[in-house]
Amino acid sequence: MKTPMKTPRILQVGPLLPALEARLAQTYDVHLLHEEADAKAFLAAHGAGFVGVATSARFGADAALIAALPDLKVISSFGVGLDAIDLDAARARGIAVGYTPDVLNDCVADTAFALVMDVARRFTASDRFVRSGGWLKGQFPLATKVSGKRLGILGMGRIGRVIARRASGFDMAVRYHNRKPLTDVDHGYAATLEELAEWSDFLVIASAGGAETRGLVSREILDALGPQGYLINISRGTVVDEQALVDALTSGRIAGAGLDVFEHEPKVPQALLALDNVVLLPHLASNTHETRAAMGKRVEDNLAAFFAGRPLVSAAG
Ligand code: 8YV
Repeated sequence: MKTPMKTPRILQVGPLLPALEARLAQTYDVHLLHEEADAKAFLAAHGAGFVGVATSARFGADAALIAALPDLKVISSFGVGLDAIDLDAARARGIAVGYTPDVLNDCVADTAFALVMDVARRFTASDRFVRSGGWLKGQFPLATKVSGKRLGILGMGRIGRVIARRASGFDMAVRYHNRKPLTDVDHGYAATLEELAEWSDFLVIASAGGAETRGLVSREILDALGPQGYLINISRGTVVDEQALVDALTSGRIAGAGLDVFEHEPKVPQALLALDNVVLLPHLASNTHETRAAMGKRVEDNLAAFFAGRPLVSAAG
């Protein structure tokens, strides 16, 4: 008689989509780290035996967590961002890392475009105007046209390319900046971010987060974007020097900003809350039923592939 396979032990490090949590719990022996009063003490006493980690772009898996799990073989993360996962620590131990790229491209690009439209045409500002009775007293001020303008993309990756497609529907000229020009992209390449910012009416940040891109959008870049330029960020708050952004917005050195991400989420700089030329979203770019379901399925599929001895559907690195 064959010995039944032991159900793999998975450590879940933070809350996930409820439907995903339920399905993981049906398939694996899941333990919820976030329900432990003292996570560090739990890991020190019971870290051995977990072969998998289920996490998200938000909760990640840092070097300390990976070190506390001596039997860890696979990490499956809900999200495309890998900045909160210590990939070097995982690589050094031969731990497979799965994530959920592609399935969220549409919704993140849609959100980037909604921010472009909103910050220029001032739709949410005008909604506040109607709700507060402003319309009864007068007309809402004129806004800025979007169609036909120049859209610069920092990070022409999977999401950047979809944003460029959205822009073509608005007859916009598109240029981009990456570390290197891409051979399969027809849009113009700006050799430096400063050159791109200078050219752009809208500068959209679609690059990855992490150490390599930290603070890339500096005071100098914001000054190159200039008083008629808008900054859109759907990537990571860390890519922008947030204090420089607050200064540029409050002193009118850029026209406005549409932000889905911030450096210290869920904290948003107090100064931004008082400004009418910024649109502030609570990191919701991928938050639709359809996209979240697809991301949850990819988290499961990556784990299933690993435990079946197959390559992950989406492996990082
Ligand atoms: C996350 C994100 O899914 O995918 C990413 O990298 O930032 C979001 O889509 C969300 O923050 C949950 O961790």
